[in-house]
Amino acid sequence: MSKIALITGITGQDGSYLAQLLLTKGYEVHGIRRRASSFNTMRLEALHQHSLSGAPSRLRLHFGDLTDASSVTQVIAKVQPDEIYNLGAQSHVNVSFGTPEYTTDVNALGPVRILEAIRSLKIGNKVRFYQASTSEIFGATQEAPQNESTAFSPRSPYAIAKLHAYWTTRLYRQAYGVHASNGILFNHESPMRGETFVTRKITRGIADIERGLQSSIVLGNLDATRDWGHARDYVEGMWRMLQQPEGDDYVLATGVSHTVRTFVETAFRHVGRTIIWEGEDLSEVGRDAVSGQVLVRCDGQHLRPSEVGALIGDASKAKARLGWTPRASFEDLVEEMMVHDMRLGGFSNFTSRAPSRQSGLLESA
Ligand code: NAP
Ligand code: F7E
Repeated sequence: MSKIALITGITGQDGSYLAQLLLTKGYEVHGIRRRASSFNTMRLEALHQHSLSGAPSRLRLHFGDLTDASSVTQVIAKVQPDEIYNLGAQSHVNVSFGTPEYTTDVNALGPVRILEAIRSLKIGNKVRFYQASTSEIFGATQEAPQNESTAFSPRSPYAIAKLHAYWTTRLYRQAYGVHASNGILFNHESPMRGETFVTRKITRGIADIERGLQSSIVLGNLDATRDWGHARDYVEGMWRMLQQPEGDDYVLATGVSHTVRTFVETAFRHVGRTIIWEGEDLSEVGRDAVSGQVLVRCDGQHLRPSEVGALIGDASKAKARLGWTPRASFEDLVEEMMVHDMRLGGFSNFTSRAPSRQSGLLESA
C-alpha cells in the first residue's frame, strides 16, 4: 500500500518540488489549494501532464484555506494522510509588515487548525506532521552560525507568527505525542521561486533586460546577506524528517552566505556583463562595466522597517541524524535560475502561460 501525503501550500515553490519528490517515491499526493479567480496551479502542471501519459493521476487537489478550520479538518478527514506537510503561508517577509493580522492568522493559527484537526479526528498516533519553520525566527541574533540551540529573536510579523507555529508544533509533540517536526529552513530558491523574492526578481529582471523589455532592476538593501540553497535539496530534508522514528526540530542550510550584491554580480556574469558599483545608499547604482548603462538602481520601497542580522545556518544535526547535505552550490543555483529565465518568453513568468487542463487536477471545482 502506498503512503498518502497531504501538502498545504502545494501550489508554491516548495510544494511543487515536494509533490514531485513524493510522487517519485510512490506516494499518493493530495494538496490543499486556495480558491483564486485565476489559475494558480502552474507549478504543478508538469506533474499533472506527466501523470496523464501513464497510470491514473496520483496527485489530487482539494479546495481549502488555512484560515478556515472547517475546510482544513474536512480535507484531512477525507484524505486520511500518513504525512502532512504544512507549507502553506503568507511567506513574504516585507508583505507581513503591511498585513500583520492576516499573516498571523495564516502562519500561526493555520498550524493550530491542522494540529487540532489531527487531535479531534483522533489520528495523532498515525499521522506525521511537518511544519515549515524558518531561519527568520533567529532574526537579530548575534550568534553565528545558527543551529537548533540558538536563541530566537524574530524581527517581523512573519517571523513572530512562524515562531508561534514552531512552539505549537513542539507542544503537540510533547503534550499529545504527535510525530511533529519543525524544519528550520534557511532561504532556498529555484526557477520556481516567486517573482517578488529577491533572487528571482534579479534573474527574471536580467532576462528581461537582455530582451530589451526593461532597462534596470530596482532593489532595496544590496548588502543584506542570506544563506541561499536550492529548494530541491530542502524538500528532500523535509521528507527525511518525517521518516525518523520520532519528531524533532532540524536546521537545513548550506552554511555559506552571500550578499544580494554578490547575487546580482554572479547572475549578470551569466550574460557576460560585469557590474561596477557607484554611489552610496539609495543613490547607489550598478553599471555595465563596458557600456556604462545603469542596470541596477535602489529604491526605499524595498527596504524593511526592520531587517534580520547575518543569517547563516549550521545543519550539522540534519547531516548527522538525517544524512542530509545540500547538493547545489550557490553558483549552481544562480546558473540554473538564469538558464531557466533566459529560456522563457518576454515578461517571463510561468504563471502567465494559459493552462489547459487545470480542472483535471481538482476533485471538486
Ligand atoms: P510560496 O512559494 O510563497 O508558497 C506558499 C504557499 O502557501 C502557496 O501555495 C500559497 O498558495 C499557500 N498559501 C498562502 N496562504 C494560504 C492560505 N491562507 N491557505 C492555504 N494556503 C495558503 O512559499 P515557499 O517558498 O514554497 O515556502 C514554503 C513554506 O516554507 C512557507 O511556509 C514559507 O513560509 C516557508 N519557508 C520558506 C523558505 C524559503 O526560502 N523558500 C524558507 C523557510 C521557510 P497560493 O499559490 O494560492 O498563493
Ligand atoms: O529577501 C533583500 C531583503 O524577500 C532577501 C522567504 O522565503 O526566506 C525568504 O524571506 C533579502 C532581504 O527573502 C530586495 O531586504 C533587497 O534582506 O528574497 P527575500 P527573505 O526575506 O529572506 C525566509 C527564510 C523565509 O522564511 C521567507 O518565507 O533581500 N532585498 N532588495 C530584497 N528583497 C526583496 N524581496 N525585494 C527586493 O527588491
